[in-house]
Amino acid sequence: MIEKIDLISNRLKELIPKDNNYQKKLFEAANYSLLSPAKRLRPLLVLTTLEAFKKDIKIGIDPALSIELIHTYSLIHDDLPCMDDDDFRRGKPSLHKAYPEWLAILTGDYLLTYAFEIITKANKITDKQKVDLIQSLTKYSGGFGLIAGQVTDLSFEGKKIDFEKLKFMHLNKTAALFIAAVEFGCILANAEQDIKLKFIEFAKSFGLAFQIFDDISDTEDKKSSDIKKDKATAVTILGLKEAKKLASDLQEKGLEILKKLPLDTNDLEKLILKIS
Ligand code: GRG
Repeated sequence: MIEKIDLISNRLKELIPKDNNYQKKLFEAANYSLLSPAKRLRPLLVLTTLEAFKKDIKIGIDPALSIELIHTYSLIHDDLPCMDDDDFRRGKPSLHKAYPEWLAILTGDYLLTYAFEIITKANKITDKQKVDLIQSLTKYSGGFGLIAGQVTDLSFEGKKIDFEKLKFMHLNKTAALFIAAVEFGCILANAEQDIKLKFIEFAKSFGLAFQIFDDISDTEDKKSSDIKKDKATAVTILGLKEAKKLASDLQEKGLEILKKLPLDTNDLEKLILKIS
């Protein structure tokens, strides 16, 4: 795992142009958010999936980082006063607190755009793989993925919602980028369709479990802005005990899917166990 984390951290430092032109503040702001301490779960999931097929993980590094760029843009925009209005992110003041709000919006836009450019320029992968990666990323970050999740999250605020609606929101807001990550690994490994579908099921369980564990720790630490904003979570809908059971069941389901795959899933097992 350390080898993959090092690969991610080192390449991330090289990604944003060292430019001294009039827009240098944009690149400074992008690095402020991107290089702050973070778990890097999504790029790790791309590389770990690829590794399960015994492929060279280096071919996946730039595609893997494109998902981290989309994730970082979504955090920057989510923190804005018009959305979740959070003052801190990744252990530091949110981007709009450290820089003007307009620059935070534009930095998010830049990371979103740059993510796709990086895929087009990736080395050692075919044009067909690039098109497939771009198609996957547009799907999971767009109006039937991450953005759908954010729209429902903001429109449900202050409302009583049932578990079905919560699941829709979490599958899109949180699980979608984890699904993109395993799909990236499968595309890069030229995996068969039936194996890819099993990975997608695994990522749904991974993403939902991750979000529910996050809700549980927020409730136990009483620190979340979701609690302050009267947002529904698995804990408010199901209660703490049921939410804990559901998160562990989903984690168990993910492990079961991995065990049935004809691949070396050792590090994937470690990754899903890490989220609890
Ligand atoms: C603005 C389109 C748009 C979407 C925003 C990411 C997001 C959607 C909202 C952030 C708030 C939130 C609770 C999202 C759920 C997923 C989650 C827990 C994100 C944080 O991911 P981590 O823990 O963060 O992987 P690091 O900083 O480690 O990368």
